[in-house]
Amino acid sequence: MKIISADLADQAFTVAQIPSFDLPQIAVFGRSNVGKSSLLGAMMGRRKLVRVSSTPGKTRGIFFYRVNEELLLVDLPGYGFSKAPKSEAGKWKSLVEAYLDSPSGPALALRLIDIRHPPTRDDLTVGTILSERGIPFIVVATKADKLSRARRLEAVAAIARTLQVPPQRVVPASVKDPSIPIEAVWDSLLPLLPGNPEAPQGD
Ligand SMILES: Nc1nc2c(ncn2[C@@H]2O[C@H](COP(=O)(O)OP(=O)(O)OP(=O)(O)O)[C@@H](O)[C@H]2O)c(=O)[nH]1
Ligand SMILES: [Mg+2]
Repeated sequence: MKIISADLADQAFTVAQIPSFDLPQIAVFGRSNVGKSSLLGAMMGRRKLVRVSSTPGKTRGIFFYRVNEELLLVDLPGYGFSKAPKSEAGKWKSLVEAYLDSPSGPALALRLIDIRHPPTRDDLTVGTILSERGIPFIVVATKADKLSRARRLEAVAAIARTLQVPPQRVVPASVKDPSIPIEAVWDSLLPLLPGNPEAPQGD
């Protein structure tokens, strides 16, 4: 994906602030600190545009980044932050579910899983939230630079098993190791976008 332009189009901290767009949206799900904001910055080639947290749990709102006047990448707040109070989980659910059910909710989701750790119960819940709404997804195994090449393949296979998806749907990614190209994430998601001739047709 050649990035011609990328900018922060809007942000929402409350249900009332959730915007609506005519462009397809790709929403990024994952535990706090899994690398959502970093991945989006790398995918856009604009590290400074995206707020990356030094303290986990910092991305509290929903951030909408417009890419090439073609699509939006949507940075969601992280879930499952163990130090966050219980009320945070309720807030996450109401904001994110309102977004998913909004008139221009996401056409596609990226589910981020740290390549070093098995998916959590919350990671599995995301699968339910998406399938209830018929939102397709790909899985991105983040921080792949933390494992050797051989361990990476094992980890991808284990994540695929736990999430019950084919291993080809799990893309290893790193924002630190250029030998693991971020382009692979674009290559796997673009065919699933509506309007793409390669996208699966509904029946
Ligand atoms: N080694 C390595 N570190 C990474 C990678 N991606 C992100 N990180 C680090 O992981 C930490 C969290 O990254 P973020 O992008 O802020 O994670 P997030 O999922 O947006 O976190 P929240 O906004 O809190 O939900 C930061 O210290 C990043 O530098 C990666 O590919 N490799
Ligand atoms: Mg973030």
